Order: sequence, then C-alpha cells, then structure tokens
Amino acid sequence: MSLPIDDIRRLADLHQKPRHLHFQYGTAGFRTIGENLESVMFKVGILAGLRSKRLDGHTIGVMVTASHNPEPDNGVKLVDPRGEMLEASWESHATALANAADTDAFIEVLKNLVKTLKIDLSKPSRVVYARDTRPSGPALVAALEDGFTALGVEARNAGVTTTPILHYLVRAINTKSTKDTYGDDSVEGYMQKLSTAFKKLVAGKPASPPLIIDCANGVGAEAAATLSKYLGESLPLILLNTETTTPGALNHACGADFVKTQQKIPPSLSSHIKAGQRACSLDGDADRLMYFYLDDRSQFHMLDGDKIAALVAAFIVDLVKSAGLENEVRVGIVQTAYANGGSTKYLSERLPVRCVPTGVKHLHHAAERYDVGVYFEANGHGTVLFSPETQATLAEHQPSTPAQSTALNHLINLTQVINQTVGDALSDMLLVEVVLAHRSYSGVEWDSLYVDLPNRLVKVVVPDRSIFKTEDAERRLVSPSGLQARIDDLTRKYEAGRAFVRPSGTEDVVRVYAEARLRAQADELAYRVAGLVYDETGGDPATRPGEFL
Ligand code: G16
Repeated sequence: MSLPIDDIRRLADLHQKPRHLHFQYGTAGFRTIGENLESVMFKVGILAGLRSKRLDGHTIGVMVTASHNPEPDNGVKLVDPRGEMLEASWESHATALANAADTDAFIEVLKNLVKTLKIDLSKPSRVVYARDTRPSGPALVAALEDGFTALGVEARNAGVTTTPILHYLVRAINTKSTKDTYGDDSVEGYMQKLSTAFKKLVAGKPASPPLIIDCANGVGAEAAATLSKYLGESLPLILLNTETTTPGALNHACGADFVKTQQKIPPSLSSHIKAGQRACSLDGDADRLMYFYLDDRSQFHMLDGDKIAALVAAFIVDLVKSAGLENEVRVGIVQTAYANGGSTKYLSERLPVRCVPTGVKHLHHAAERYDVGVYFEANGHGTVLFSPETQATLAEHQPSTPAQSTALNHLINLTQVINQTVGDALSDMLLVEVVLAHRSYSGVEWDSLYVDLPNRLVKVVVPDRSIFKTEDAERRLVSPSGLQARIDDLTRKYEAGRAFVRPSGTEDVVRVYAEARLRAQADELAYRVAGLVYDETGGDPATRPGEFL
C-alpha cells in the first residue's frame, strides 16, 4: 500500500508554508504566532497518522495549545500512546516535515519517512485531538483535520479541553479493556476517577474552607467548573478569571506564569482573597499550578512547583513507611535548574534528587527510574509517577496492622487522584488539598517547610537565540564562548549567588535566572547577567534589561 499522494497533494496545496519562517518542534511541540501555523497543523495531522500506523494503530494524541503563551500565539504537540510526550526521535521528523518548502518537497520528505521508518501503510491510523480556547484554535483545527482526511486517519474530536485531559484520554483509549485500564475514555471518566479518589482520601477530615482558583481565562475554567460539580462539598471551589471568550484575556495579568514570574497576586484576585485564604492559579491549558496566600500583613507568599514537590514527597514517604513498605518502595525527586536552592537543599537532605534540562519529557523520563518519582518544575508543571512494579506491590501487599492498611489504601487512592500521564493542574490541586487536609496545614505551615532563596527570572529578546548552547542540565553555557566565565565572575560577588542563562524552547527569548541571599541582590544579579547577554548579542533595545519584569 502506498501513500494517497493525490489526496495529500490536493489538500497540501491549500496549506502552504509561509516562505520566511522556520519551524522547530521544541520543548512543547511547535509554538509561535497562531496565524503562521496552518501549514504546520496540516502536516502534523499526517504525521500523527503515520505515528499511529508505526505503532500498530495505537491512538496518538494531538493538542492544539500554546499553554502559558499570550493569546496571539498557538501551538501543537503530539502525545504518544501511554499519554506521554512524543518520542524524542520523532521531533526531528516533525521539524523536517514542517519546513518542507512546498507540496513537492513535503511529499518527498513523507516518502522518505515512510521508507526509513518502515511504516506499514496498511495499518490503521487513529488520533484523538483537542484544542484550548484561543481564538486561532478553530482555523488551526480545520487544517489539522485536512491532514487527517489526506491520510484517511480515524480521528476522534475531543473538542475544547485541557492538555492533561487529552493526555488522559489517549492513555484511557489505548488501555481500554486491558489489565492496565486507566479509566473510562471520556471527560466524565476523568472527572469520576479523580473526584472519587479524592473523596476517599479526605473522608473523615474536617471540611476545607473554599479554595480560590484563578483559571487564567483559559480552558481550565470549563474543566474546573465540571470538576467542582463532581467534588460537591468535599472541596468548595471559587472560580475566578473564567472569561474564556473575552479577547486578550487569556493569561493576561493572571495565571500560573504571571504569578511565578511577577511573584505577586493577579490584580483581579485582590478583592476576593482574604488573609490566610489559600488560592491557586492554572495556566492557559491547565497543566501548571501555582498556590499562594496573603499573610496577616497582606504579604504575598508563593507556593510554587518546588514547594508542591516538597509537600507531596514528604507525605508519600510517610505513607510508604506507615504501610510497611520502606524497603520495597524508593521515592525520588526530579527538578530542573530553576528549582530554588532552598528546595534542593531541603529535598536532597531527605531523598535522592536529580536535576535534568527544562521540559516535561526530560523530567518524566528521569522520574520513571524511581519506584515513585516526584517531578515538578518550579513553574508548577509536574506530577508523580508510580512505576508498574510499585503499583503491583501496592496491589499485592498484605498489611499487618490497621494502620498499615489505612496507609496502603491512601497510597492506592493517590495513584488514582494523580494524573500520571503528564503534569495536570487540577489533579495536582486535588493532591495538594489531600496533603493539606491530612497534615492540617494552612499555607503558612506548608510554606515553612523550607525558606526560598530570593530569585528573579527575566527574559532578553536577542536576534538569534540558537547561538545559546548549554550543558550540565542547562546550568552552564558553552556558547557564546566566554560568556559563562563572565557570568561566573559576577555570580561570585553575591552571597549564595547562582545564575544561569538558557534559550527558551517556547518563546523567542533567552531566559535568565538568578538567586541570592537577599532580594535586592537576586534582582541585581539577574539584571546584570541579562545585561551581559544583551551586550553579547546586541539584544532588542525595546526590551533592555530592567524593562521586562
Ligand atoms: C512548557 C513545557 C515546560 C517548560 C515551559 C517553559 O510549558 O512543557 O516543561 O518548563 O514550557 O519552557 P521554556 O523555558 O523552554 O520556554 P507550557 O506550560 O508552556 O506547556
């Protein structure tokens, strides 16, 4: 069987690549200004179908989103059959297809792919796809659907939903009627699974005061509203920033990325939040979560991905011990260079900790090597993975006391409340609420697990970010040459100083992170390192250091 060249040609002609652009399948798939992405979507539709054929007809996921990016951006990422990110070796195939200059070149790349990857075209191809609430979404989905039509893909439209729900659906579809069944392959199945496990985990605990959720004016608003119905009184939710149809509102002055980078409460929440009340922010596709609260003096306290990891890991370690499984089940942590030095010190005194490059795919793979792998990026993106062996151990273990039995049941319910396919803001939120309920913690006690070093994250717009190359899990620059030595010289002057520079994989910027003992020092170090980057590259004068907080 050969490729349906006529159909592909006819539809490819409708989705021509913009001449001047180069596309790259990066940290989170393709991501750029939405209106430039139509040709990419069409090609991704075909690529997803080929990936499914290569994997014997297993269902592949396609998510159309630009997550934390501003509204004019959009993007697309592929999801492999177990709900994990696309296998890294296929990223370059995606990039090659996206950059084929015209229909002839595209068909050539396709033929080569089919040949070199030995894709059996007679196999079925199945895809499930969804989009977030961005205005550019419907047109891009139409282009994606043309790609499905061109290859004859059996495509299931999951509509407008969150990235983590799409990942859940992919795994649920592929494990349906198997011993590894992940849940019913529907949004209801997801809601039912999470809320049922949550209710079991908090049964008998005092009712929580309401939790405020800043939905970033994104698709998380719809999912959170549905989840709220399933949770009922077990967790009262107050949903804010739910304007999914207001132009320009998505991620604007709200959401997880705003909270993390600005280190302050979204202005739209100020009149709703009372001292001591906990609140959290989702990002535009609900895969990141940031908690925060205001203290009695109205001071803002951020509980980011590092704090979530510390809270959750300690809880799981205690349950493992209480269940009598400390010799069988080893808990480990995965972080990135952005992890606050305070968190790394606290965690590595208690558990094995690994540092990997930014990007969920790196964290996810590293976490799979532990029996229970807790991975969170400081930006609030993360989850907990229980290895198949550990899940079997939990299922088979015979507790010898009632206390062991209770702890074991809690662990089993945790495997259900946690979305193990990918970081999931709503699932992570339930997980945090479980731990807070069990520990009787408010934000204050949680925050006091360790003290964050003051830190600052800034971005510099440079003419060509690809000249920035890193090593040592992105903690050091190897190019441009000599720049790392200048950063080192500067960093040495600050007590507890640490700084690094890396090119973003989702925005056309270079990111600079710095931390130091005192707030003013962390800010100064970040700006001075940004200044070095700027001087090195002749950055865009519109975004001089100091102007992009
Ligand atoms: C994506 C990735 C994350 C990463 C973030 C920022 O998040 O999934 O792993 O931390 O981008 O990446 P970068 O600093 O390279 O731009 P999201 O929430 O935007 O999908």
